[in-house]
Amino acid sequence: MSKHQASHFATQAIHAGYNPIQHQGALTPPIQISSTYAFESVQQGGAAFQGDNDRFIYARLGSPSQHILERRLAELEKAEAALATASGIGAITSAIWSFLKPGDELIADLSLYGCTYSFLEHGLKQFGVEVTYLNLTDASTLINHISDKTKMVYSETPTNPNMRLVDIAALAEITRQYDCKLMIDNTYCTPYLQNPLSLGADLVVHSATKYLGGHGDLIAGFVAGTQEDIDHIRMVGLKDMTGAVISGFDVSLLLRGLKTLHVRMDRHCQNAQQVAEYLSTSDYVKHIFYPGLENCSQKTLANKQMRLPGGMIAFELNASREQSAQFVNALKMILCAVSLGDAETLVQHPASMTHSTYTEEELLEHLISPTLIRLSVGLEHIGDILFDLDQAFESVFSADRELTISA
Ligand code: 7XF
Repeated sequence: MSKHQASHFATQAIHAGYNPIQHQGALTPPIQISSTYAFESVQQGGAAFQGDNDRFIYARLGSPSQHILERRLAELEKAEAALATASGIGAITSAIWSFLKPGDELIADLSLYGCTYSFLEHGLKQFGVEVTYLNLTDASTLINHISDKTKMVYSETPTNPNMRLVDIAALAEITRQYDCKLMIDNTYCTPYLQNPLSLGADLVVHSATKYLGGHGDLIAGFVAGTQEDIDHIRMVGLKDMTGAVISGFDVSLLLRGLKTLHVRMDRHCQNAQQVAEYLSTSDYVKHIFYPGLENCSQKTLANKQMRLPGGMIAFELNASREQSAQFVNALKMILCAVSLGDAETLVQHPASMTHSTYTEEELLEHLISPTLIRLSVGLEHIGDILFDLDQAFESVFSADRELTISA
């Protein structure tokens, strides 16, 4: 560990796990592209394979710069250890494959990122793992269902795309009575806003593609937990099953992104709060899902487990599915794109895009309204974001009003 033992998030995001003085003064760790690592002898190589020394062996198991990144991520997530991966899905699948076997049950919340759902539904189930979806926003549903065969409970909070929150501490209190791991996808919050492990979760996963990278120029993920669990995921789920190894270049981009995470998140949250308040005054908006709003039904829970309400907003218009899509198309500065957590404000229509693999029935079952719009509020000037939303409402709904009048 470096001489910087500071405990503040901002300082850790910049310093944890690395002291330039021990690396010839280089402020930035190198981009490591070596696929293999040389030994002085067979004996030394053999000892490394037995885990008897700290040497690197082969890049599928890690590299020196990746190790720095993992130390930093572990510090930020208040974990013993972390494992960086090639994508968020790489982290999720490596972790799940490591702990579940045929006959086990995984319980997931009703609302999940589309490809996580596809993995559970079209991947994991095919290999004999039972998958059950429950409304985990009410922890009592878990009490009523969990049994000895439940080996994992999985949830995002807030959920993608509809911003539901689960009470991490309440779920942990239940799973801890069983031989069952609670795994939380903390992508929407980042470790700056929420630390699931401190609330009792066993594992936390992230898509680092989002706020952690922060600039829309990398795909990566990570999982954090106890040293024992992370070693197991590295040596089983990652090494032998998914092979979802992060590239040296992405390690470097991610270390760079992390240095400004706290500054960017403060501004994302500040802008999102203003956008949510603006939307709540609009006649065209039916529901807004943002935990920073006073009338949000989950505000108390948000205050309990999140430091700030985040940069993501979901809302439904007083309109048809077609008009919701028209509204997205009418935005000019705000870009129609999936992904989130970038400097650019991004908007998307989940039923047509991130969750388009769901049938109409599945959308209903998983509480994703076909008219829902998802906004990842960026770092542009707030006046320009609000202006764009305003002109899009005008262009869709004033045309509609004229149509109604002339009809
Ligand atoms: O493998 P990825 O780095 O893309 O991360 C997968 C993932 C995991 N958890 C959450 C909560 C996510 O949102 C994602 C990726 N979501 C993007 C989105 O919702 O726009 C992916 C674009 S299809």
